[in-house]
Amino acid sequence: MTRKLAQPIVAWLTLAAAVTFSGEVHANLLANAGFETTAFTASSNVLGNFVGNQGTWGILAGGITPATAGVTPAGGAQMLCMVGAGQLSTMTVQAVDVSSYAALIGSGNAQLSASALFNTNGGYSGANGRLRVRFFSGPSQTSLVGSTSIASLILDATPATWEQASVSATIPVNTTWIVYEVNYNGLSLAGNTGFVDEAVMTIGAVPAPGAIALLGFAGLAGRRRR
Ligand SMILES: [Ca+2]
Ligand SMILES: [Ca+2]
Repeated sequence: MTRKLAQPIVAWLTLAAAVTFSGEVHANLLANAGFETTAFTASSNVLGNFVGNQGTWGILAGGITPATAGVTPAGGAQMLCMVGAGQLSTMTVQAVDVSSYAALIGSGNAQLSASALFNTNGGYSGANGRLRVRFFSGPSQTSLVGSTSIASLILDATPATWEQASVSATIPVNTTWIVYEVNYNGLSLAGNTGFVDEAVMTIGAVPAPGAIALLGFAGLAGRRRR
């Protein structure tokens, strides 16, 4: 009888440890993440010079605006707006130096989490909003490494709802720069406006192998008792 009780307790303790771990709060690495400051540059400037434009949003076509077209910022008083302008992909990018995470990234245990909220003006559905994260081993586009992480949304016709896209990925070991990008398929906007707010990008440790091993051990121990 005592053995039957012990097993759920081990499982519960393991679960509690995992929850505590994932509850860690990591700093948002993006500057002006809520688009509350109206200064920005061209996307080509950011992509052509990570170092000189780090921490600044680079917008291909659009700007930063207060409430408009029936859309209220998800947070604060301002939000990003993008228009198609004949582009297949109308993007906004930010380059982030992650060399301060070199030890964690080099260990192969760095986990990237990114998200953003998307919305369009009313009466139009079908806007294709996307979140894309790319990894680089140096401060230029030619040093792309690993796989690109992409999340894609087809937005509703309601300006009252913000819809979230999110990605997570293990960061390639030689990464020193990350380019965070929100974009819309320009054609999918069909002359409408795509909005984004509350951009987030964080780096944390992937759940420790010890915790996973413990979970596996608890399961194995349970099986052996039967
Ligand atoms: Ca905002
Ligand atoms: Ca919406």
